[in-house]
Amino acid sequence: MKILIIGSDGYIGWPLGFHLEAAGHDVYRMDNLIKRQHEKLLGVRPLLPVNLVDREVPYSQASATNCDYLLKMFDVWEIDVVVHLGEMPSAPLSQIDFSWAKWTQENNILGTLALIWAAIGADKTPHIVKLGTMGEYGTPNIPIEEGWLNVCHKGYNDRVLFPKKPGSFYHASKVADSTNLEFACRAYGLRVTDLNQGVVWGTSTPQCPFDSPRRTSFHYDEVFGTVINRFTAQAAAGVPMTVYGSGLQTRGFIHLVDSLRCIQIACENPPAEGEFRVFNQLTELLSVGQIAEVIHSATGALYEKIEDPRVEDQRHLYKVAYEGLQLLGLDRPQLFGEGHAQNIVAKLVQLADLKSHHAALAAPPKVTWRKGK
Ligand code: USQ
Repeated sequence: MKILIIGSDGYIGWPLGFHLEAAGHDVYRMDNLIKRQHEKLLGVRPLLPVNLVDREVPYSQASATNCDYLLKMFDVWEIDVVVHLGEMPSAPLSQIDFSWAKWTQENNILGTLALIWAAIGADKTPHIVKLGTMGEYGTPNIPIEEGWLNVCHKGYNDRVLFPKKPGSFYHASKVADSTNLEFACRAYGLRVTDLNQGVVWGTSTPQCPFDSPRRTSFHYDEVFGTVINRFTAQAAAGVPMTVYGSGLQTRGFIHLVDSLRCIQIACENPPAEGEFRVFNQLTELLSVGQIAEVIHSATGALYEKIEDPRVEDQRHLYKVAYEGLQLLGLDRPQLFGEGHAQNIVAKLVQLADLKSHHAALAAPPKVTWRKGK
């Protein structure tokens, strides 16, 4: 298939291109490199230097919000599937102030809207594979279904999108994306797969090993570093892992390689015309405290509970359905709870100049969700 990756410069998008090529697909890449500018603005950098897109693969530097350009390239390249990763990925970034919240929502919601209209106008309508997030649902104290909720009243039946309770302006932007995409499927017959992904972790994929210059961008900072990556980097540097609040907050997790496999499965098994298909893309449930305990037991690294800078439920039900991708072939996922901590921490110690990152790793979080702080 001819697959366009929007957001090909990111933590997932970069290795995804090589993963899909290894699976025999023709890959086209697009990225406006905005995240690199944001890294400079915020004064954060990946643990090891990355050179990503400018090195070896051609890519287009268009913005995902440029609908006319997208439409033109869908037709020129005869795109079968477009994987949309070109969104601002950070909850904390969206909570800094009005301008970051505005930028997040404009970029994400308008980018997806541009994609929708480009798909509507294309000669061959591409299947849209969109990276959503488990954070769209939040942590409601009811079991979370896989995207949809069946409802009935006095003999009338229907199916509505599962209720959403996002935990940041970033997560809320993805709720808006899902709403717009689902409507576009009903109205214009688009085919969309919305992947509600959990928190991704991991350093390497077979095509992009961490000890090679083709590595992906591994962040540990409070803005772009997801919790397992952040904790393993803190453990490697010998600074206490920062467990926010009670540590009882529970999330869905998935290894980077399994994330790529899920996206491949979605691309290769398109939904029907007019179908808005949702998968909950995760492979295990862990609480933040459990993660810290796993790393502590494996490496002896210490953790401390600090005041939670976020407004999030500290104790909640987290019962999630995530069978869809398994039914399509996702088997034998890599589970963090099954012995990865020691290897990752050892690899980070061996490869990274941890001294130069020590202050950043030890710094308390600065972004807070709370009024007046
Ligand atoms: N956390 C800590 N200590 C830290 C960092 C995080 O306890 O030093 C906690 C947070 O309070 C939260 C949990 O770890 O309860 C997850 O935080 P995270 O920063 O790893 O993940 P999150 O902000 O939710 O966002 C990440 C990705 C985002 C994706 C989302 C999936 O950045 O793109 O949408 O994971 S999910 O969490 O399921 O919404």
